[in-house]
Amino acid sequence: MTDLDTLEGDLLGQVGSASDEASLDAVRVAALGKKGSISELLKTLGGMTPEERKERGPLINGLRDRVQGAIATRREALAEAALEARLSAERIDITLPVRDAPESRGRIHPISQVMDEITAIFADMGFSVAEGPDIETDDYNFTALNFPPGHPAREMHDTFFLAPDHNGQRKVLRTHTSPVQIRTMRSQEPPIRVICPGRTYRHDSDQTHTPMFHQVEGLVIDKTATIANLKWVLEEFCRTFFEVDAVKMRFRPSFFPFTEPSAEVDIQCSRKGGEIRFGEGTDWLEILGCGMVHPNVLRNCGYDPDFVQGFAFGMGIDRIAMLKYGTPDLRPFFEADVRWLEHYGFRPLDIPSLVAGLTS
Ligand code: 2U9
Repeated sequence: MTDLDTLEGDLLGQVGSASDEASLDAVRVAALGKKGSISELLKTLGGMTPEERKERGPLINGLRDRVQGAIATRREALAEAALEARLSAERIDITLPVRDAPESRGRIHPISQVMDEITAIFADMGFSVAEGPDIETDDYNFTALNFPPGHPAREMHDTFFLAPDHNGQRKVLRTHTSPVQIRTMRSQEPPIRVICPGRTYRHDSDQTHTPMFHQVEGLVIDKTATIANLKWVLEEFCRTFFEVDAVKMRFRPSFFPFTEPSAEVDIQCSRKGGEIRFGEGTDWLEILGCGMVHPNVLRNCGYDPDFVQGFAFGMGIDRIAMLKYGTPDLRPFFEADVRWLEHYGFRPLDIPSLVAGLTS
């Protein structure tokens, strides 16, 4: 065996065992690089006699060509194997269920859903929405609403008082959203048709009461806003909200400082089998309060009760959300338990509207 045969065997062995492109390149440089073993052999051709060159030239060039060819073949094989490995590592299992996008994974809280439903119904009747601060002055929360100073009705509301400020004024966490209507009346001219949804606070906590709860109140002020209009608005609301063709309502006389006359309103329902159904049956369920705005309240907002009058109503959102969606307990509404929300929550893109259906 010649020295060239030995070198060739050696180099082809190294090419064959190169396991990646980098080690293959190292073999190439060691053989064919500037100072590589084959390059050194080629350099010796210049110092040979023509006869020697004639004999050794083809042998060395042949060796170079075969080694170059082996390197190219090995490189191709390594590239193919690398691609194969990548493809199998990055394989996608198309049988796996597609993960929901974040915007469809989230859920709308039933209270937000009910607020949106209520807003859609009243917007359809021409009401706009007004909001106001949660921290109110005694005037907006009580005095303007015809609660005289020291009147026991102020205690009825189990008010949360803030510490007195530098003027000795004690602000309150609003006990109802009525201050928003006062702000609306003091800043706008009649006619007014407005609903005021929002958070309200009372020092009360048991199975059916939470210290923070949600209310929506409505107010209509016009030259000729009557009890008949009030009854129609409330009937229309209940029929649409509870998604029934007709619902009987019962108006029971009541008392609120800010309305005269005042009434509490029950709707017809059936409670057979522990399940509550609206628009049928012989049972009654209280759902809201209402009345004609008291003349003193109109005066407190700069209106003349001889020229304008109005009606108002109020209801607890948490309670009607429980009734409509059959949640048995009020407390989970405020517990932020994601499993509860996944069960009772609403899909974010199912926006309630009277055209598409409130709860499509
Ligand atoms: C103005 C004038 C009148 C709002 C009204 C009620 C009757 C009422 C309760 C229902 C259950 C509150 O959540 S609840 O405890 N509300 O019964 N609210 S009339 O009357 C107003 C409001 C503002 C200027």
